[in-house]
Amino acid sequence: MNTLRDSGIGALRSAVSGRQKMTPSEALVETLVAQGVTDVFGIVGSAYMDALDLFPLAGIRFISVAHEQGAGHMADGYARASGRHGVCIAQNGPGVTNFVTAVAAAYWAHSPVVVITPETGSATLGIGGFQETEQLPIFSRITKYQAHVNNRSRMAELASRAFDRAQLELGPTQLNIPRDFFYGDIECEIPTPISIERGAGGAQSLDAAASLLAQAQFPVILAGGGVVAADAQAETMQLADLLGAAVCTSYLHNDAFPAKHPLWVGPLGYQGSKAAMKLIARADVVLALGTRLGPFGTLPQHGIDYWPNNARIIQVDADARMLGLVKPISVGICGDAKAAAQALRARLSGMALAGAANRAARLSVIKAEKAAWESELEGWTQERDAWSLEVSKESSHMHPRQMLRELERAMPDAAMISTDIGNICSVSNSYLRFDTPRSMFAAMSFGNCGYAFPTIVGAKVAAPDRPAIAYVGDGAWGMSFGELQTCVREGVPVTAIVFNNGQWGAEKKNHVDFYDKRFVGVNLDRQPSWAAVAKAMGAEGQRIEHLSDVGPALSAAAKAQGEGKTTVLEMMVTRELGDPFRRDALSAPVRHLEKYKSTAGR
Ligand SMILES: Cc1ncc(C[n+]2csc(CCOP(=O)(O)OP(=O)(O)O)c2C)c(N)n1
Ligand SMILES: [Mg+2]
Repeated sequence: MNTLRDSGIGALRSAVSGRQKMTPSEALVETLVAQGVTDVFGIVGSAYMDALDLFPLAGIRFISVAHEQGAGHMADGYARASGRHGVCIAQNGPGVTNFVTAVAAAYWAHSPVVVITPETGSATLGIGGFQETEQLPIFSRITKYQAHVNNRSRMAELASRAFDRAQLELGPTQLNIPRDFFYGDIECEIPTPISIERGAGGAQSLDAAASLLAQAQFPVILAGGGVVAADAQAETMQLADLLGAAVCTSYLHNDAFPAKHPLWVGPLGYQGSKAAMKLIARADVVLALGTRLGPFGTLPQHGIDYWPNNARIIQVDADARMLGLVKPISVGICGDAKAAAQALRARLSGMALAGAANRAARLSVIKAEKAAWESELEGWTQERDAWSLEVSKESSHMHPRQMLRELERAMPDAAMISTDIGNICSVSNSYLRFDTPRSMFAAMSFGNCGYAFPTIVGAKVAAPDRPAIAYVGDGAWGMSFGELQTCVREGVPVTAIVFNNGQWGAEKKNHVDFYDKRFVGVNLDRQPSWAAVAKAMGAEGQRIEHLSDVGPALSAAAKAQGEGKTTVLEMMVTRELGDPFRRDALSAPVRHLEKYKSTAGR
C-alpha cells in the first residue's frame, strides 16, 4: 500500500524490528518510518519537540507552514495526489484547533490523512492549564477513527492503527497524545502496516448487476472518486468499451475518466457538461462506480433535471453505508471500484448484450451530444443575465469564461489542478478535463473557501515533477495567500491563478438573484495588488489584463516551477457571475415585521 517515493534514503527508511527498549518519541517516529512517511506538515510546537528532533535522522521532512489549516490541507493534497498518507502535526490547543476546517474538508474528500494532535499533559488534564481543550470531541465527527494514547507503552500500537485505519476507511484519523507521553522508557515492537485487499463485492450482487447491464439498451457509467482512489481507470475504460456506454464523471471528480476517450462525456453536477446530463437522462441502466452519489452532485443544473429516476441504478462503493443512501438503487455492491469493474467485465464477456444491437446508434448520439455541448461552450463567452451584462458592459477586464478557456488551452501535460469554491472556480468545472487520474483536487462537498492553494502545495510535495496549479477566487486568496511563505521558504514551487473580480462573487450572486442587489459584505474593495504582494513575499507575481496574455503567462509560470519558482497570476476579470450554487436552497425573502417589509419578495 505504501510505496516509498525516495528509495535513495532506503538504509534509513526501514523501521527497527523486534521488541526492544525505546522512548515513546522513538516509537512514534519509527512507526511513521514503518508506514512509509517521508513528509509531515505542521508548525513547530514544544508539545512534540522530542519526536520532531528525530525526524531528520529518520528521513522525514518536516514542512513548516504558515497556518495549521494550511498544513491540514497540504496533508490532504499530498494524500490525494499520491494515494499515500498525508500527515500533519501541531501544538496542543490552538495549533490543533486550527486543523479543524482542513480535517473536515479531508473527511469529505475521502483523504487518508493522519492528524497527530499532542494534548495537554495527562497530569494536569481537566484543570484548565495552558493550551488545553478537549481534543477528541472536536474531531469526533470528522474523522474515521480516533486513537488516544492512554498509556505511553501503547504509542506504536495506536499510532500504527491510526495509519492503517486512514487507508482502510479512506478518511482522516486522529492520533491524540498527552504531551508527557512522548517521554519515558518503554519496550515495544513497531507493527508492520496492515494492507487490506478490497474485493469486488458479493457474487450475487455482481451477478444481478451483470444481468441488468446485459439487458440495458442505453447503459451509462458514472465514474466517481472511488475510481481514482482504486486506480481503476483502465478497468473502467475496458468496461465502457465492452458496453459501448457513455461515461460521465461525478461532481468534481473530472479526473476519474480520460477526457480524450471517445466515451467520455464530462462531469455531472454544478457547472457540469450538458452532454453528460442529457445522456444520463436517457439511461435505462446506470452503473455508478465508486461514488456515493452525493446529493449536491446530482442536483438539476442548466435547468436540466437529469437524474434518471426510472432507470435501474447499480451502485458500487467500498463503504457499505453509502449504498442507497442518497438515491434509490436496484443493486448495491460493496466493493472496490477496480475489482468490481474487472468482475463485471469478466461476467459480461460471456453474455449476450442487448445494447450491442443499437451500439452504433448510441455511439452516434454520444458523439452528437458532445459536439453540441462543445459548440455551445465555445460560443458561451460571457454570462448573459441582466446583472452580468450590466457590470461587464463598461469593463475592460476579461470575461471569466474566456479566460478559463485560455487557461484550458495552455494547460501543461499531466497538470494537477486544485479548485476553490467561488463562482469562477465553479464555472471552471466545464473547462477542466484530464487524461490522468489524481489530477483534480477540488474543495469537494465541505466547500471551504481557502482550500485550493494549500492543497496544491501538498500535492506538489507528493508529486514534485508534475505542474501544480491552483484556481482561487480573490476572496479565498485573502484567506490562504499566507502559504506563499511556505512555497518560498520550503522550496515548493506552484502556480496560483487568482481571479480578481473584486468580490465574494458566489455569495453576491445570491444577493443579485434573491435580495434585489442589496449588497452586504460582498464587495472586496481596496484590495492590494495580489501580484505585488506575491513579489513582496519572494514569489513571482504578474497582473494579467488581456486574454492574449493568459496562455503564455500560464506556460511560463508552469515552466518556472522547474526552476523552483512560485508564481501568482492575478487575472483581472469582470464582475459578471455564473449560475448560483444553491438555487435549490434559497427562496424569496418573507418578512412579517413592518420595519423589514421593504425587503420582502425579492
Ligand atoms: C470558509 C468559508 N467561508 C465562507 C464561505 C461562503 N462562500 C462560498 S463561496 C464564497 C465567495 C467566494 O469568493 P471568491 O473566492 O472571491 O470567488 P468568486 O466567487 O468571486 O469567484 C463565500 C464567501 C465558504 N464557502 N467557506
Ligand atoms: Mg472574487
